[in-house]
Amino acid sequence: MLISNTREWASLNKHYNEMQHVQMKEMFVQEEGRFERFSIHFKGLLFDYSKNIITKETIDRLLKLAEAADLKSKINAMFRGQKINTTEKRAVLHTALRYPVKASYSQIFVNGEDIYPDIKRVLDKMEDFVEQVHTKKFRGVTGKKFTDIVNIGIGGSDLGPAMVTEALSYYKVKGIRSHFVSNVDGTDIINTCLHLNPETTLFIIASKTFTTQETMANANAAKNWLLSKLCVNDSKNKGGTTPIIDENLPVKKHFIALSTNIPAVTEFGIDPNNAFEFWDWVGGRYSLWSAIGLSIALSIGMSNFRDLLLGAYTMDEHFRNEDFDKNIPVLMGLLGIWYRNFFNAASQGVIPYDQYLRRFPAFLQQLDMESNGKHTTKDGYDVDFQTGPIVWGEPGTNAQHSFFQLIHQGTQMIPVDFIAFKENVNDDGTQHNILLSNFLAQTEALMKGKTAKEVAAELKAAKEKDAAGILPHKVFAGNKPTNSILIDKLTPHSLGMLIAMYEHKVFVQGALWNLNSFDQWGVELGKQLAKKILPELQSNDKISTHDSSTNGLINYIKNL
Ligand code: G6Q
Repeated sequence: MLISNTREWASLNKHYNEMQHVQMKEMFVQEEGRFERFSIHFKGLLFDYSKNIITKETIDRLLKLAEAADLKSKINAMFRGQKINTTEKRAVLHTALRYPVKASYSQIFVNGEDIYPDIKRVLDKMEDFVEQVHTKKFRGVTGKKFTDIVNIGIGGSDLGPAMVTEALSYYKVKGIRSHFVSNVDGTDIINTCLHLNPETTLFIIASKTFTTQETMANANAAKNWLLSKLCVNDSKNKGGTTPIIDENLPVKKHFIALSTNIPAVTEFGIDPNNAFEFWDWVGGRYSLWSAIGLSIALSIGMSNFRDLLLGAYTMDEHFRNEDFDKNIPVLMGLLGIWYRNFFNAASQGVIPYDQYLRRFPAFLQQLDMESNGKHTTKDGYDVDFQTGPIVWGEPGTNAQHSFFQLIHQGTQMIPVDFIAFKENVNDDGTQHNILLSNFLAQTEALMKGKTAKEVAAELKAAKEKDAAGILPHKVFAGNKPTNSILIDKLTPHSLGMLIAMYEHKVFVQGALWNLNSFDQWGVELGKQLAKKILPELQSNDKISTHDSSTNGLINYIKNL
């Protein structure tokens, strides 16, 4: 049965009719303690959801919907390692990757095998490798220490590590620069290599399958660049300090692989000792916690990487054990459903008031839209309700000077998450207070708006001659919902908590809509189609196998 056919859904529909015109600002006036009622403080993270169009009854009805969807057993099924990714017949166990070494250890079995010894083995191998690079024991083929790490990967093998490496760059170890190459557009790898010294550059090929077209093309380009610079038998050799004769050596010394496909890694020429393994129960967009996080660990050190895992584990435990009415990811997910399905809000904004989180919205786009951008339930039925929203955002305050206009005065409702840190790692407070005052002012303004009466008074005070003409343009309807997520300080631990919080929010929504949030057939289609067109582009023949538009475009590129 579709969730939309339940009594609980109908009851929310009815409740929506009562709530749709209720003004938040009036509720704030009438309800003492609204902030205390609708906010949760958990281990240095404050989740304030009081600026939403909700009453206690709204939350009660949403919690009943969660019960109707059997959310509790779905959460347990994920943590226990049941094969909840039904179309790929896989368990979903990124949470096992952040299980702390010292915690009382409960076994998780996948296909009859306890997975924890393998997780620990790879983590220890990562630790050992990071240590060797940082202490300069692991060096390039000409004996020089590594100064630049280039992660080559795309999608889940890029967005997570790239976002976290930038977000935690305050904690980075000295002497190591990180780069991320993802786009198959040659400009990406060429521009990156332009400023690198081949003798001191380490390439990390991050690919779960080790077959992804973009990643393999970039990996081969990197290999060719390295060989052309370091090997004497190549005409383009610019000569390193010690030219290398054996072509296999630079790849063995300068290439690392993160993958589930070790045979393909070996075939590429990478030393199996330099391959870091993960498993099919780690989804791409959930993989930064696995060996895919090696570029993060190299940038910030293994102890910080373990803190990141621990932060995520802290949120996992909250999500798994806390009652739903005090459970942050559960409430976030339910609020999202309230707006998506009952207010018909098509998109969700995310505005981090922190420059280090510049790439966080892009990361969330994949996490949310690839997980819940689906129209079929797990049982194969078409849904008759909306699923995942469009997720978008940019850092504040920059976003305020561009698209905030539409959020304030446009014609559609856009719920927005505002994220900020109480303490700024760089700033003594001077600019941080300006930043935080903007963070606070925006959610207040979005909630309150500005009435015609208030505008009229303002115009009068300013002695505006055309008050009547200007007045309607300065009115703000207000009543725009926001969540405020205020974290003590940006640390590996708090970032781990924040990311896991959103992962679980996405899980909650997928569980209620009864989707498989862990497959991505839409991505697979693109991978197949491009492979068919590539040989057609390379041939000299006029192409007529597609629709006239696609044929026309291919032939135009080929000047035929
Ligand atoms: C993520 C998706 C997708 C994937 C990339 C890269 O959940 O599966 O974004 O991460 O297509 O795949 P590989 O890691 O196999 O190269």
